[in-house]
Amino acid sequence: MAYTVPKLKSFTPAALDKAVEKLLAALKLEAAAVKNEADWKVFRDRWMARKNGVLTEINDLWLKAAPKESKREVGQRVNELKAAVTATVEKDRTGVTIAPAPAVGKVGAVLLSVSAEPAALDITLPGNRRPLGSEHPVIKTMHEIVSVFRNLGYSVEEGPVIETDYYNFEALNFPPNHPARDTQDTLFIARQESKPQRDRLLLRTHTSPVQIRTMEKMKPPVRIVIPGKVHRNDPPDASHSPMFHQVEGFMVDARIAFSDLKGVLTHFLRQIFERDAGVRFRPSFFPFTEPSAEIDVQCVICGGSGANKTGQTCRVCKATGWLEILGAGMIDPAVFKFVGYDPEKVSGFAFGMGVERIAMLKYGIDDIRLFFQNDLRFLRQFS
Ligand code: 2U9
Repeated sequence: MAYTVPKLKSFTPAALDKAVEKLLAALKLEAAAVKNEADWKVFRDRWMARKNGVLTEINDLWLKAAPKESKREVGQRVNELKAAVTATVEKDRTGVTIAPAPAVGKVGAVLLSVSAEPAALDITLPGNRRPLGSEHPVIKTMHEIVSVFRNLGYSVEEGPVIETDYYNFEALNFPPNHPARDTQDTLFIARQESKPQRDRLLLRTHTSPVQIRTMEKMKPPVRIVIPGKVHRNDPPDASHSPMFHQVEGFMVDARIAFSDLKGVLTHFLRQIFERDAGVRFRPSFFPFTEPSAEIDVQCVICGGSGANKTGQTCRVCKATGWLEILGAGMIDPAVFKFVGYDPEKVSGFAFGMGVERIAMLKYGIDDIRLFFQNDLRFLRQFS
């Protein structure tokens, strides 16, 4: 006979135990009889319908009817029963409705027929793979470069990729008609002709503007390293990309000398190429440094001999035995004036390097475009 909620004659704990026990036994029995979705809906309504459902009835017949002194005890039992009924009904929804799938040729295939629209679920199929990514070789190299300087006490600064002419050129002592300011070399943001030249926006061609921005906000002594993306108006080929990465850095303090520059950058080159290679400094020119130098390391491929083991010329250093890696110099006093540093009191050096070039030498890559084609066969080699 179907279970009906009885009126309680006694509300003692023992009487409540008995009533609860009978109700739970009925719940279990009826849950076990549910075979399909139609059964489940009837089952759910019988126990949970607001009007005349079993839960509503125990509320009315047990809780509301309980004398004042038993209300607390009965309330607790009713709450427990509500939780038990709800859990059983929910569980039945997923538990009873799994039936064997029609033959689809897959062992163990099952059909979930709970909803009105049956959905085929083959639990033998492999799950969705979510492979872990890994650092891009350029970013990995950039981190390695930065960490050599961090170990020397340098802090890291970053800045905007879209810059003004002032920060990219003027404050760096570039004369007004310097060829780098030409659209042939620099990518300018369109339609800014109405602005004064110094406010015109462009894609920064080096990370040097961040050096200016940093000097504007920090007083010496400063040791800073600046990694970031830069753009130049270069058509792509094996050694040029219109977008590439640089790391620049600088140190300013009282009595910083060219010997400090030599010591720091020689240490850097030996750390980054993991060998005690020869290093040479050649005179050069940059608008923002004076004196300036280009810095070479002995070829990481041929060891400086200019030839490989079989006597053929080394293609990487073009038989010179040297690889140009860094530009550097003592910061020009004219630049200090733009940022409010007193060139009578402080001096400093600055340096810059292209990250892709270093990554190409470290990993033996002969075409810069490979870094940006997103070919997983290439990128997976660095994971
Ligand atoms: C300030 C003062 C001085 C940064 C420097 C270079 C030399 C340099 C190039 C190397 C290869 C860029 O990626 S690359 O094309 N960089 O040769 N950069 S000194 O000197 C500065 C910068 C900012 C205020």
